[in-house]
Amino acid sequence: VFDEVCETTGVTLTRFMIEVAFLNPEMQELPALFSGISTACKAISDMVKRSQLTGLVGYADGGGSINVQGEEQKTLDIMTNDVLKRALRFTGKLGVLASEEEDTPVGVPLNPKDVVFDETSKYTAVFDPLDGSSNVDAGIPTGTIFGIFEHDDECEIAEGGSMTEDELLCLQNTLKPGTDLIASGYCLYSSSCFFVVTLGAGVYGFTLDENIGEFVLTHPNIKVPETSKIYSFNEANMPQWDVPMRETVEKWRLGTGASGNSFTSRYIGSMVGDVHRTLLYGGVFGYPSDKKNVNGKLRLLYEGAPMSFLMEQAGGLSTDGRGRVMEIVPKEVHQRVPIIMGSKKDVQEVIDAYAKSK
Ligand code: P6P
Repeated sequence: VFDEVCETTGVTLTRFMIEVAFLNPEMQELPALFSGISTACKAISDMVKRSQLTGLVGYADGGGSINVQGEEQKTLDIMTNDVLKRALRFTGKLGVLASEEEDTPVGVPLNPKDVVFDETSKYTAVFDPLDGSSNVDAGIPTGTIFGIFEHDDECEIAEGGSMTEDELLCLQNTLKPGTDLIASGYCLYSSSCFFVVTLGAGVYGFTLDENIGEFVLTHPNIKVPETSKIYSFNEANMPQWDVPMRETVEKWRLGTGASGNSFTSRYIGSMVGDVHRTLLYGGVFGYPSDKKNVNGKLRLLYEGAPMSFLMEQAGGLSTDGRGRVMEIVPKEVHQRVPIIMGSKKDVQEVIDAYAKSK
């Protein structure tokens, strides 16, 4: 039945999750959780689409703009973060672990506003509520990224109230690698509103049908092409990249790489859009290590790991140059990680180049 449902384009996300829970009793709390996440994404999609009309523009110094009532408005980042946290909290199924918009300075313990735990929560979420938000005013696609972990009881969390320093420090020290994710996904706000998810058994793409207000299955069982002709990096940083990365892209440009393909460059500067295109068309997307930023720019916990889970489930690879991004254990909530992900054979060429350079 699961396969039939999964292959039946047009089935709604709601029905899909109910079938998943029916066939996998241990996942019975997921339908409610995904209902919260997908509802938040529909709201965020509307906020992004209407941002130019509602005055939710501008990002300088975290100040929004003044709306028609003369009220100071929060930026879209903060508002979308609030929408997602509220939706997650009311599922009653979830403690929220970390969000890019909760500005815990790197290297210090989480602070109380970062963490919302419902003591009955079975799951913990990490998310980037509006990745690429600086692109909104230019009409460039943006997205929400989320990852779901089983909530463990390593840290005794007192009920209610803000958390003690020790509880926060315990959480900080029990951050988990991507291999512990039980689900991850993104919502892409672009030509359509796409909701792409994995539960560890393939990748499923849904498209928002605004006539019925439901995400419907349009891309059952996404598989990334094994080789490609597209690379997707911010090439302005290329002179600072690690040599193996730089040399591999130079070969791709000349058609002298392993596949013999002459590559073209596609880069929109919005991770969710670049990863979505890579999943569907193939290619290699990344933000590699460079002399200025040895850990690249993208965040491990709520960007790199969730997106790597999707890419691996779609048959691709995701590496930091030396190992699987999924296996890296975060030491800090906002830790950065070099990422090169996409078509299996092309990413393998990068891995081999790094191995040879040791
Ligand atoms: P750059 C957006 O700010 C983001 O976090 C990702 O969505 C995107 O892939 C990357 O940064 C773009 O960074 O330095 O190329 O503008």
